[in-house]
Amino acid sequence: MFKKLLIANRGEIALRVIRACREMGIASVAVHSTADANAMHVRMADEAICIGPPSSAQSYLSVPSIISACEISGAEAIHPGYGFLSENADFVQVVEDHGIAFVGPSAEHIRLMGDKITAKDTMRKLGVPCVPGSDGGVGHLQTAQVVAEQIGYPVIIKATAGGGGRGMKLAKTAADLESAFRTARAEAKAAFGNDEVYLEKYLGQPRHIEVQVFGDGRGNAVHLGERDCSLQRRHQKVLEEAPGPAIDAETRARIGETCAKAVADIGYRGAGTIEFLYENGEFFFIEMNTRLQVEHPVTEAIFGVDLVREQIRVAAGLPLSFSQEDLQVNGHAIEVRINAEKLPNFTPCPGRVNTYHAPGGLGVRMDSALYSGYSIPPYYDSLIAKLIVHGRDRPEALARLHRALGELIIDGVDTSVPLFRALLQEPDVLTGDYNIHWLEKFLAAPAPE
Ligand code: MV4
Repeated sequence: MFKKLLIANRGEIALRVIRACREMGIASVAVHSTADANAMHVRMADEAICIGPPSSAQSYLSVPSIISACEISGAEAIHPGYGFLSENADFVQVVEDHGIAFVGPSAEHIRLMGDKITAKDTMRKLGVPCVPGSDGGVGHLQTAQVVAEQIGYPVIIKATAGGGGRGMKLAKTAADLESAFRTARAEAKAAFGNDEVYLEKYLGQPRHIEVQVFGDGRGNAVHLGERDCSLQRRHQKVLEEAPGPAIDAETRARIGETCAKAVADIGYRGAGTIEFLYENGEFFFIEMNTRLQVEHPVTEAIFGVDLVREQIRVAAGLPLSFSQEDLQVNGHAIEVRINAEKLPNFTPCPGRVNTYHAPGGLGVRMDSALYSGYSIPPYYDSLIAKLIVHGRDRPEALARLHRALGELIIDGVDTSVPLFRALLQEPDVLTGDYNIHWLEKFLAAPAPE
């Protein structure tokens, strides 16, 4: 096992990785920008190295700075967390070329899934159900028209270099196609330097269901069920839960086994998430994320496993510490993402947190790098805490969420907590009856008296 590991990230996810290291007897190295000199991850790690000025481009995204910090500290491995360099295949290649272990998949697997056309083609060949659409890229309007007539309108045009909602255009009817196609290509070219696009049937009312998979890099893989992440605003998840309220045990086993087999077949190493749209009882693959996700704690809660520990184990060449038969769903978990944002417009709200008090008790986990007196810098993501609750069933988890939000104190900055209080009053949220459009509709509706 590694003796020392560097965390190329900040905030709550850096703490998450440091905690796993400590339990495994691995020394942790934090890196930080000058804006983060007083951050909790710097205090909590065994060592800390300043890697640059506040801007992410010159610090948490600076490959030479991070590699240098790793060499100076003598760390043998790098955990990228999520965001920043976590899905950057070129970074992973540099890490490996320096003889450093990357806690994550190979550069090849990251590259494969980063190109959305290749990802979809790979998954289709592995037997994973995909959204009906073009066979690969569409380079000409005439081809787009033929494909769209075949699959039927509405259609969605997506950039192969996009993902996560970036670079998509909807064509409701044939009359919209030319403009949508040209705009999609132009925007893809501008945003990604790659104008390749593909076409899909547009699904009107799906849920976003994602399956957690884990491979050992030697052809063995397991699944850890699904998460329902349909409650989103502008492609930012707001609340996630596991298991999915619409997914039964048989459905979970069926899609889970399909996903586990697919990643086993490609020799995938580490944690991965296979994203689906789920509509009328059918799964349609859209993308695969080759990183640990923000919402991984809900999966950890219901399966009772430490996903970061497993990531580090397989990166060190050890086998997974559990088999598929060991993995049984236990209860229900819900995560809410607490952002330093001012409602109703979700305007970022950095600044000093005068008082911070985390909720606790049975079934409550708070992942946060906050402390009383901390100043949230304006340079980074507005996520400041994740509140995860676990209960024997969904009603118990919801009651626990309500109770935990009542205990939480974050004083000094505005947060998204009032939104969660409002959501807990909504019958559709209480029954789990929502889809990917529910939250935007809820937020657009006039506020009740
Ligand atoms: C779609 C879709 C409908 N039909 N693809 C948005 C994020 C990206 N990962 C895929 N996205 C979508 N792809 C087809 N064929 C609707 C969305 C979508 C969405 C998906 C998941 C969660 C929230 C969403 C919000 C708007 C649109």
